[in-house]
Amino acid sequence: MIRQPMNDNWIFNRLDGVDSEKAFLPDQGEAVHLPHTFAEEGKAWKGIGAYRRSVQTNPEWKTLFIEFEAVDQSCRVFIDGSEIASHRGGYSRFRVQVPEKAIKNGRFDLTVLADNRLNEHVSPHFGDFTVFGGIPRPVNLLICEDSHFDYLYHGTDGLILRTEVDAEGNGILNVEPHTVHVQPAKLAVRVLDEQGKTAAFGEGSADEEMRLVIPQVNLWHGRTAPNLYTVKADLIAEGRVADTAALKTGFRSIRVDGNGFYLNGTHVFLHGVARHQDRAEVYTAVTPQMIAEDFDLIDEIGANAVRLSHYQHPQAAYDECDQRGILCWAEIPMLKMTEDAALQENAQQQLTELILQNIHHPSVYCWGIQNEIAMFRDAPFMHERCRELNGLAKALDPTRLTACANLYPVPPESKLNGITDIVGYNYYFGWYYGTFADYGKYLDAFHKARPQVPVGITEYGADANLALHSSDPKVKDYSEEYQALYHESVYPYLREREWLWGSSVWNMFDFSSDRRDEGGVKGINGKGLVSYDRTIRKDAFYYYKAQWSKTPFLHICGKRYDQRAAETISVKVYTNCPEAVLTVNEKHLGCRKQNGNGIILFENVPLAAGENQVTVTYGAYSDKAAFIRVEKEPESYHLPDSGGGNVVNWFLQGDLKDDCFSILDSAQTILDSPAASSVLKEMNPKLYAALTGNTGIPLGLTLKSILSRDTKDPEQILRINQALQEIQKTKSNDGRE
Ligand code: GCB
Repeated sequence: MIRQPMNDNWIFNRLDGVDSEKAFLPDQGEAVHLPHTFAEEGKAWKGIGAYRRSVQTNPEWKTLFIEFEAVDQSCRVFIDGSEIASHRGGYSRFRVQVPEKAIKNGRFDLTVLADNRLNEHVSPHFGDFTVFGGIPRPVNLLICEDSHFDYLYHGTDGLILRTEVDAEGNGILNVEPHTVHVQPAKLAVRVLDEQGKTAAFGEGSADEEMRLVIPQVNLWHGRTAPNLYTVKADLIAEGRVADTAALKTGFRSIRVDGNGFYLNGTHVFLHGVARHQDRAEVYTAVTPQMIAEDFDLIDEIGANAVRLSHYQHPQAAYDECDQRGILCWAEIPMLKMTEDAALQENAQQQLTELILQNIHHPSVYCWGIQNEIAMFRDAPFMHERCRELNGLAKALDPTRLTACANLYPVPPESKLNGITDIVGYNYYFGWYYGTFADYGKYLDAFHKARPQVPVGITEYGADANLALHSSDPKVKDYSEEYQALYHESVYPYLREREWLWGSSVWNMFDFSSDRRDEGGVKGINGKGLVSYDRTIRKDAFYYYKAQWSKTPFLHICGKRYDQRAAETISVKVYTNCPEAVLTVNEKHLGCRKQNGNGIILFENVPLAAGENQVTVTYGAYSDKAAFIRVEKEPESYHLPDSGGGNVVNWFLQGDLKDDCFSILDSAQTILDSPAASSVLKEMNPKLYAALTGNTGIPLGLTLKSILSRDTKDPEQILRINQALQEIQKTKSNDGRE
């Protein structure tokens, strides 16, 4: 097969309706180069976009496919005006076959209608990230002989590789070929090690599975030894090699139990970050070079795991994980599960594509089947559907783990926690609700209730706007300092619980979410440790670098908070060095040791009028900052008080009776209790009617977050909370299954 890129010379038009003629008009529209999204002047656009180009063929070509790495979100493909294929799901690879007539003509017109309008039958149709639309990944022509690998087999290369390690340390490779050929054909498979030496070889029928053994295989062992092998398969038909497929793979064992995660038998705490694919200016149309840059940052911070959320990422991302030894959680975009049968069918299709297209990647440790579906309700039909998805994943890939990520109010006993091999919780205590100490409380309660269920934290984080600063950071002030304080305070609760399989910061990078307008920024979720354009590492980035990286460094926090109206300040340093010496304006102010938490705090550091040069050093390592003493800190450091949310958040800090209801309970929990729901009915009848009237409000959200959107009156929110706090929870009214 010859792969020929087809990213140039496209004409793009935004259509007014599905069958608009504009789609097929010659040469009118915007000239674009792929990858490309619908985004216009920094804003997402929803609709149908038509991409059109002419394709030259050689009439001698036998078989021709068009390969789409992804089209966002649904698409229809036309050749010379006739529809030849369609695809639903914006993140997986698919291919279409070009009819013989079009090949013989020497050229054809190709039109792709991409559609990113809300579609209840295609996931995601809800989520905290922008569906940008377009053709955000490359398009190629695949030129093949009559006999070839089956490139239509769920978007794979027709070569499904499953690897295992036996008790003697031999690698077992199972090769499942999918081929198209007229006469009997053979398959010759060679496994090459990293030096290019043959580690195993086998020949067999092109229609049968083959099992190869690699004696004493070099294990893929995470960051310390990401050993890979190349599997090269020749399809031999009519006495010659008609097609070749080559994939990299690796051999490792993974296992998990109530005490954590094991890679090749060694206990590993998966300390990592989550990643969304998009970035400033290009949005989802990221190149392999940009993906490599993202992974350079993930490498620098020292993460050993990444959650590639909330959909299938480009192949380059899984390749980076393989090569760098970063264990990877892969998932489908199932964020809102409804009873719609077509939606479930689509989830099955996306899960099949995710698994079969990525099964050879040794870095992938699990297939995620859902994220926070209980935000809407935790209903029996969901358990049934999750079981179906779990069963499908197990049938396609019996050796991989399956996984789900749950919203915090999902109780340990929920059936959602008994379906997949591992469970993750998305906890935002100390940000959307609760206090830092709740991490310990909730995790311990889960472990006590279900000690056998492997549990980890799939998300935790806080937003930071790089323009906002405070020396007394508070929840929801969106300051860089609160984000840093949040992570310093939360991570120890996670890390000290060795029985967790791991944790994943939400998020490594700021990302686009068109539904958001908060913290002084529109359209961005600011929980990243790195800015949307990847140029700024926030202070919290260095907190984790101090925990995870072995490369010595020192980082002075608050560099963007450089104007200070104080005689003395605290200088906080994140470092993995054992100690640091502080110098201010060339005056040596002493040496401090760190106590293993990656933080050194120099308190009461005097500031002279004007600019102060601050340096910290440890041997050859150092960092510098300048702080300017001013009369008054700039107003721009603080959000104008929005009145509602902040007041309520500050009031609630640490002040709640746990055994009573509060606005931090989910709406579902409140509705399930006759006493609590009658408080709501009386105090806010309109909202009560909306919540009980099946209006689609996510009932898994806390009452606080729903109330904060519904009313700008913080007093009323606090009054409802006071009334709820008078109602004791009992076993029968705490809303659990
Ligand atoms: C979550 C979601 C994620 C959001 C995140 C947030 O629980 O899974 O998609 O982006 O919270 O920032 O609120």
